[in-house]
Amino acid sequence: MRRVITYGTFDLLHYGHIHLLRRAKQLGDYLIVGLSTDEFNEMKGKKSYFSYEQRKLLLEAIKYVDEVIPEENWEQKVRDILSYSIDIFVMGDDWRGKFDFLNNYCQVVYLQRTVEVSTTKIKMDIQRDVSFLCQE
Ligand code: C2G
Repeated sequence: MRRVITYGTFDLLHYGHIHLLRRAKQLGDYLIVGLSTDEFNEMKGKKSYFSYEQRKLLLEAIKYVDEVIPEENWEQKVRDILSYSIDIFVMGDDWRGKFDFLNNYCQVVYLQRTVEVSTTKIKMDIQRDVSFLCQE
């Protein structure tokens, strides 16, 4: 049983997230997602639209995801890898190099990010469309 872990905020869940989770699951048999708590998001300088509980509900509905745990700080990854017997740590390649130190504990894989979509772009596109409608 090859166990995979990845981390993120996963706000306004979109196909870029799903593409990442599908490929992460393909690397093993069991996928754990470390989901950023609302408090940790503040530390990351992010304010998610959906709360932790709402984002957790969405992730748990995804067939590729086997377990969701809270991501509360930057330092917990080594502890998680050891306590969950992780074989592979996966992140999108916007993080390339940032987690290479985890190679001491498990395989580290950076997967290509889906470039054309992001939570920020979704918010900006909707904001632009709404302001355009308001001008008419
Ligand atoms: N992602 C992707 N393609 C996108 C958007 C996101 O592949 N268009 C990937 C990211 O590379 C990341 C995961 O989906 O691996 C989650 O992305 P975010 O929710 O933006 O997570 P982030 O803010 O990068 O937090 O400790 C790690 C951090 O919690 C990662």
